Parts: sequence; structure tokens; C-alpha cells
Amino acid sequence: MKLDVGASGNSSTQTTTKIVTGMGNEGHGAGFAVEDINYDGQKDLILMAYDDGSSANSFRYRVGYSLDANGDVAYWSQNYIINGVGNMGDGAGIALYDIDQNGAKDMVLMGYDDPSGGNTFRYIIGWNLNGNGLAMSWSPTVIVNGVGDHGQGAGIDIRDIDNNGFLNSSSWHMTMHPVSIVSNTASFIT
Ligand SMILES: [Ca+2]
Ligand SMILES: [Ca+2]
Ligand SMILES: [Ca+2]
Ligand SMILES: [Ca+2]
Repeated sequence: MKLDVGASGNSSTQTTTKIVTGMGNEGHGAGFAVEDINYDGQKDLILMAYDDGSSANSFRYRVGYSLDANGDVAYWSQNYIINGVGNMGDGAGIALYDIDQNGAKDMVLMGYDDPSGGNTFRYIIGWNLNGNGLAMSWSPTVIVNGVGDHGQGAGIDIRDIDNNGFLNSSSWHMTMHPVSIVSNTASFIT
């Protein structure tokens, strides 16, 4: 973890490498997010792996609470396992945002699915995480056209890209790297 990164991307200090036990034997991608999951004023770290089961894949994650300036956490949650979005993946990502703006964070898990032929971005939304990092309900899988037949990684972010007053409207935008942008409305996914 690099600390105090400047405009040049350089950092005068960085932590030692942190090694955390994984959540399976084979993976098709991984991601992380930093948010205050239990609303105690301290940031928490979510580590996610897109586990490659012999057939269906699964998302696996755990929450590390109270991330400190050394990059250490106070304690970890148990591992949570969520059904994946296909059998093969070329990358995966996680993003947290209160999409439906009800005060509780929502979690988007994305797998860049790799069937033979064209790939697809596939994501599910876990609505309204509790303090343990568990979603109250999950959306169906949403499938978005991919950007090629094979990939070597993928990621996801949620931003108000066109600055259309995100907080005052129902529209939201999700970027799936490298180039696919999904615009959506909260009403579409509730
Ligand atoms: Ca916290
Ligand atoms: Ca598999
Ligand atoms: Ca929410
Ligand atoms: Ca493919």
C-alpha cells in the first residue's frame, strides 16, 4: 500500500507487503474496496476473489475492520460465498455505492465472463449491506456486451461521469474497464 501518493504517482513511503489467506484454490480475478461497512467512522477493507470452481464460479469476500495507516486491519469477518455469474472468467471487480440512495451501501460484484467467442460483463447487486457486510437481497444477473473474445483482467467503478446531479436524480453510471460504460436508473434495478 503506497501512502501519500503525489501527482506524479510517486510515494515516499509504502507499507510492507500484506499477505492475507485466500478463499479458494483457483481464481479468475480479484478486487477490493475500502468503505466504512459498520458505520463506526473507521474505513474497512473488503477483499473479493472470483473463485473458479470446477464448473460454476463463485464470488468470495471478507471484510477487514478498522483499516489503519499501516494497512493493517483489527479483525476479519468470516468468508462469504455468493453464486457467480458463469463458469469461466477473465477478471472480476467490486464496487460499493448507495445506488438506490436509501442510506445503506450496495455492493456490485462483476465478473468478466469468458465463454468461447465473445466475452460479456456480468454483474449482480447486493442491496443494503448490514454491518457484517451481508446484503439484504441480490439482484438477478445483468449481462452487458464485452469488448473482445479474451481478457486478462477487468474492473468496475461507479461514478457520476456526466455530472448530471447524481445525488438529485435516479440515474447512475457504472464503468466496466477498459471501455464499457453502462448508464442506468435506480428504477430499472429495484
Ligand atoms: Ca468501520
Ligand atoms: Ca469454473
Ligand atoms: Ca442502498
Ligand atoms: Ca471468450
